[in-house]
This record gives sequence, C-alpha cells and structure tokens, in this order.
Amino acid sequence: MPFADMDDDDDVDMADFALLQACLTLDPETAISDYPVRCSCFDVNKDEILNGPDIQAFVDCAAGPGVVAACD
Ligand SMILES: [Ca+2]
Ligand SMILES: [Ca+2]
Repeated sequence: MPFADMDDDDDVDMADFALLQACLTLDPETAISDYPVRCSCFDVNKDEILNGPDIQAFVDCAAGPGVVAACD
C-alpha cells in the first residue's frame, strides 16, 4: 500500500492530501510520535517532523482519484 494512501482506496489524491494537511496543521511543538498514529506515515524521511521532503514525496506519489498509486 502506498505510504500516502491514508484513506485506503489505493490511490493518492486530494482526499489523502486533506489528511496530510490535517497532520501539517497540528501544533508544531507536538512530537510526531504524539500525533494521530497515521500522521507518522507521512514522515517519509523519518526525521520526526513533517517537512519539505515529506511533502515532496507525497507530491511525487500523488496521481489522482481512481489512479492506482505507483509508489510504496
Ligand atoms: Ca487514497
Ligand atoms: Ca520528515
């Protein structure tokens, strides 16, 4: 399953982006380990914060609604 497919429908689209955005707007003082559990899946480079490389990885993975994502 693609790391960015947060709603488990095999694509990476705006619905998944909405969940990334929700994670991005959490209190920046909060450690990612304290985020809702799936937010940590967006931390692709595992540096414990959601930042530019993670967002770029999402963008690279996103294809659109109904398109099976090609990343993992
Ligand atoms: Ca999805
Ligand atoms: Ca990160």
